[in-house]
Amino acid sequence: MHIKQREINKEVHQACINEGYPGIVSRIIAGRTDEFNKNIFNPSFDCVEPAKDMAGSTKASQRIIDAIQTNQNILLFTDYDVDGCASMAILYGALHDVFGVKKSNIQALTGHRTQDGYGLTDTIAGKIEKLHPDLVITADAGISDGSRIERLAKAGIDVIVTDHHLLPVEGVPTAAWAVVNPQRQDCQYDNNIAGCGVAWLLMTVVAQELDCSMDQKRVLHRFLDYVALGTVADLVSLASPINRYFVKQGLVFMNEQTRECWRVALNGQKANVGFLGFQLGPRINAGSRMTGEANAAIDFLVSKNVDKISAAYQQLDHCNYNRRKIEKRMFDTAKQQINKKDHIFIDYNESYDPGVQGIVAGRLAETFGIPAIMLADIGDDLVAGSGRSGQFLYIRDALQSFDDNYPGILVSFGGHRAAAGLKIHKKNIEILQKGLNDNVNIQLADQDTTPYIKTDGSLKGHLNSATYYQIEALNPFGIGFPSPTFSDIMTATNIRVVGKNPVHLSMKLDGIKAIQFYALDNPGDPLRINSNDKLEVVYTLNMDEWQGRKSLQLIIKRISIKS
Ligand SMILES: [Mn+2]
Repeated sequence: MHIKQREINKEVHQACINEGYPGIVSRIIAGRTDEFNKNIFNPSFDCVEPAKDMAGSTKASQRIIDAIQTNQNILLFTDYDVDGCASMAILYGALHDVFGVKKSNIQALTGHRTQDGYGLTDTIAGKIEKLHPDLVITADAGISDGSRIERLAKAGIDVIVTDHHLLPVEGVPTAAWAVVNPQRQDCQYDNNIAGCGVAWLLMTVVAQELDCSMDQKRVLHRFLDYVALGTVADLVSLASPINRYFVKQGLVFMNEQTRECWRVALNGQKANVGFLGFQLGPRINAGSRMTGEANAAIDFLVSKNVDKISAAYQQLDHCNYNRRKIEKRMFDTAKQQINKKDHIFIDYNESYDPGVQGIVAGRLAETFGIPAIMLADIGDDLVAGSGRSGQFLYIRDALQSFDDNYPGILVSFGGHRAAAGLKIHKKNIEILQKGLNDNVNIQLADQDTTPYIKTDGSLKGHLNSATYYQIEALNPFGIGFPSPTFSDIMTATNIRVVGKNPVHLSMKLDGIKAIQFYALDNPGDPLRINSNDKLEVVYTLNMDEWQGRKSLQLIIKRISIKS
């Protein structure tokens, strides 16, 4: 494992220094963005560009207002993942709680994760035709579903698409009444926003055009808790000032617990980015991963009945428990098959579950440092694959060149640099394994593919509480704006094994308290480091509180003897 220092944008660095920010803060910012923007430091509502600047939003809001004022039936269609469920909560809440649309005039529809698949598919279009609303509003989906939208339009159903996914080659769906998507070529709006953020922004345009009261606008503003959840879970960039504001403000609302669902989920904890990304997000996703349906997730988010919310949360928690078990079993089965000489790992097993294949592919890529695609049966002799790239491969490009070389083998595929999905017939798995491996070998041939870890460099001379608080003030950290890590050569003393399950290492590094969680695989394993060793350490800063006294602590991410 190499340690690389994050590259610094010199202009951003200088701009930060000129503004009077400390050196460490300037270095952290300049390692995360190529554009100086004061709003990164303290994101406020002022940094949210006016939502009506999003192309299509005025046309969309006029149609929604028409539907509201003439009691039309509105169907909300969203994706089944966290971003989609958060979008549903926002659209439903805005229409009912803020704009006063009767519940009987709103229908909520999400697809079945495996039976319908992603997007406004043919089966979904069929369901919508049967329900025959006057207006459909999509969120986090729809941009690639032009032909189904045309079908609905022909049946007399108007469709407003709101989405944040990349446009298909043929462009926006022309049969849609309006398309709100910051990825539109003619849209100047920040295109880092998640689907739920786009939906929320559109609702603010509606509120503006309806001349809503301050109270109504306040209720709408409080839906930023849902936006924060979807934004973090959808892994969009927190280097975007708008996303930073959404997440920061949404977490404040969540911690005020005015919505019952947060009280249930938090159960005494404090909401932060980690809670959304690693605890709540996976639970909300687990519902549809395990049952196909997003109902429990949406009940949990939208309901105002405490019993219903608790029951839904318990169901999600149970699904998440099962998801973890299945994931572990798949991971353990798959890792036996890995051949480290291969540049990509493609594995199929009849026992694999299409609901968790993406997560397992991600864990394999991370653990073994090679791209992985996990294939699972989805019926009709079809197999679905979910792939993750690791640090070096552009996985969608790899699938594209496979498709060029072996036309017709992939039934469908899509994705981006880091993650991709595909469908093939079961009989073609071997062709995929052989062909894709050859392609990837070519793509990666001249590259150094030794895994590396990126840090913000040395903190020598700045290892004190003041530095910790300067860094803390830069929250939220997450995707695109990673939590700062540092690397230094340090000397260890007072090394001790600690914990109820004694696998953690406590020590002092250059005299400062430090801890490495799960340093040992099993209690009693021999230590790999000794007192007074010169060590290369990758670490983050933490403030430890013990009996009311606070002291700086280093959390060790990686430690090795300096050779
Ligand atoms: Mn999304």
